[in-house]
Amino acid sequence: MTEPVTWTLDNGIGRIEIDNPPVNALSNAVRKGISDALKALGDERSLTAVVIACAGRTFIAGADIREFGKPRQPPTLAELCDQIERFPHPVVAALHGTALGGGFEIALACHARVAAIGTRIGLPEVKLGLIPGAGGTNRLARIVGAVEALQIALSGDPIDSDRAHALGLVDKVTDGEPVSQAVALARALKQPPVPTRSLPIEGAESAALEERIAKALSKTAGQHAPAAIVESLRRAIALPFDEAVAADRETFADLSAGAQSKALRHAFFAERQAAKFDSPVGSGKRIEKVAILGAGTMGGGIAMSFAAAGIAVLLIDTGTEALERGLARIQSNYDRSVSRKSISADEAERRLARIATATDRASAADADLVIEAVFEDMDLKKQIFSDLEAICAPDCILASNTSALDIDAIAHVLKHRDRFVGMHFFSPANVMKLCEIVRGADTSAATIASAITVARRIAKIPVVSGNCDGFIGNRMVAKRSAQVDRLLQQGALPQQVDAALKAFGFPMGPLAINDMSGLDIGYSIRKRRGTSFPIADAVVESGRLGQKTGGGYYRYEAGSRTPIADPEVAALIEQVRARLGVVPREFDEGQMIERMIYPLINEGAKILEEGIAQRASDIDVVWLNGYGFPRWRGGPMFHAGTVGLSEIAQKLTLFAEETGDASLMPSALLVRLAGAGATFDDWDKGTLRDAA
Ligand code: 3H9
Repeated sequence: MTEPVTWTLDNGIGRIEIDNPPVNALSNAVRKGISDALKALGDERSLTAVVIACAGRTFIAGADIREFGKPRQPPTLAELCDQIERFPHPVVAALHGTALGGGFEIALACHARVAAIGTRIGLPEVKLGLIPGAGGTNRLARIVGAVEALQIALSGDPIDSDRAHALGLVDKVTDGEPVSQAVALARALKQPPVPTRSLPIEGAESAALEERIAKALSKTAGQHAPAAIVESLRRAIALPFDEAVAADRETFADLSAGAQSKALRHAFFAERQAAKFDSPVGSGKRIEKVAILGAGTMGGGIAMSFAAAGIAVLLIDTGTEALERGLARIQSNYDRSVSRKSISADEAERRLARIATATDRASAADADLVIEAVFEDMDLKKQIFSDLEAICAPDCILASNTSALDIDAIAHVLKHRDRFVGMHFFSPANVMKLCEIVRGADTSAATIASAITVARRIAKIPVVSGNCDGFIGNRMVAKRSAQVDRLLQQGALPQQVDAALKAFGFPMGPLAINDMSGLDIGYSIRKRRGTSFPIADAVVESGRLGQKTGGGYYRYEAGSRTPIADPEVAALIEQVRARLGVVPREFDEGQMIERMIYPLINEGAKILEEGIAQRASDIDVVWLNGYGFPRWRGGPMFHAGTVGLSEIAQKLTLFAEETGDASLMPSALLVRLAGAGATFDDWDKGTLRDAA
């Protein structure tokens, strides 16, 4: 095996190169390699300075997440950073790609930094439930000040090379490769170099800092890492450097052994795993030309996602009026982004220019991919796809964005069904990351692979789902909705139900969400299917359709989206309870959470059992990216493992007995895993499946 770290000495400049694909993560071997290289170079009499650089696509992207929880070999990253900072000659980092987490901490310990244009730099530890564990926050605050350091460490989002330069984090940005510039800078630096730890922290006592801290903590209640980052910064300000970093290391160890970080690491790997489709075909057909049918909110949002990724799209609708409305909506979305400074006015213009329009389906003739996003009408969709089959090239991929219809029934009109697939985007499609790739009975592996690849190209997180009612996400939501209605029937109020799920970590409660999307949609689906949710039905039948009518489960003041508890709704609920002969009871928050979350875990188990989802972790990805499940709980299936499957199975049996609803009985898979003392993660690893 080749060494992941090598060094050379040329004309007084030592060059340390890390080559540890795919992302040059700081494994035990890499840390030791850098440390040994520094020691060896330090013994060279001709040495005047050192450059640390990486081979491949990126500078060090952080600690090796796969090694967390495994024994660590010396040196620790904090020791290595000290060794760099105390090195008697200047050490310069040559950055390209990404310098993240521990990689950025190494760069901060260097005496100067050169970055290739486009390099992204940051401390994403918070996204893994961690704090920078090797003095990152401390050194960062000494370069950019306390307020900016807090912002960078708490958001976890990378900043680009230009911003890093403006903040004084990188000394030079270069549009070529960064190593030669780093060598030039290394030669010019003073000897002995000034260590970052000796710089003062600006803004340490400022009111702006306290304001930022209060704001950030109020938004991240229940999460351990953000609070720990704030504490780390306070220690950086109050304590001697070594003491503060030693405390950071302890906090890092505690957090990485904790449930929240494990859940977040699970989410990180689950998202990458979800894009892997078990098939011998490669990444599928290269998609260059895309047409979208339907310029409504969904079609427009999908078009914006392609435009953002630099891919031109043709937006097709039947009339110029519909297209104008669609374009106006897109334009106003861009205007909002520009006013929020999330994109520049030039960028908005470039994106808009990538969206062309047409009024006839025949314009889709040379497309490689057509995505249909018209309203949910089976006959209309069938008509569209049979037209498209005649219009488009035989290898054009035909996708439907349906969320509610049977994709095999749509495919039925096609002669070549292998190229037909569901691509279920979530609203607003320009923002939401999830895309369920729905595999019909005849969809080919190559078509699935192409859909996954194109979804990734437009920065979506694809998850493959089998074809069933509601696919993965909405099928599970339906189970939760039934229990929400039952809780209301049995004694809870809308604001209590919503507060329980918000306390669990969802950004919004399910009833406030329903008010936002409109209650008539679910109502008409229930009517079509002949099912009933007594409270939900009564709310709609009283004329309350949600925010659009000024009231649903809540009331809304004119022009406001803030839900306000409404005694009229409480009275309406009372009437339904009386009609059903229910004597209301009280539920505490924990009971409500269990009643809403366990049935959806149970449905997830059935989805796995039926092979609708490839992995339990895929189900988690759906819930994390499409439904607001708190990321720090890892998703419903991971959360089930934290609670214990036998506890969940027992509670579900109890709920089924109490309510007389046999559909709440634990699924066969849940019972089997619970009996084996296993988790869904064990199922994903395949060991239990093989034994079945
Ligand atoms: C840290 O640094 C703690 C320190 O403060 C203190 C320590 C004491 N480790 O995302 P991609 C794998 S915490 C191990 O598809 P991209 C990834 O799983 C760390 N593996 O590529 C995938 O594997 P596979 C702070 C990692 O180009 C492959 O690399 N750092 C790591 O879309 C390609 O990844 C972070 O949180 C890792 N650190 O994006 C950065 N990173 O092919 C996390 C990636 O088997 N990483 N892999 O599926 C990222 O954000 C993105 O991977 C990156 C590249 C932007 C770098």
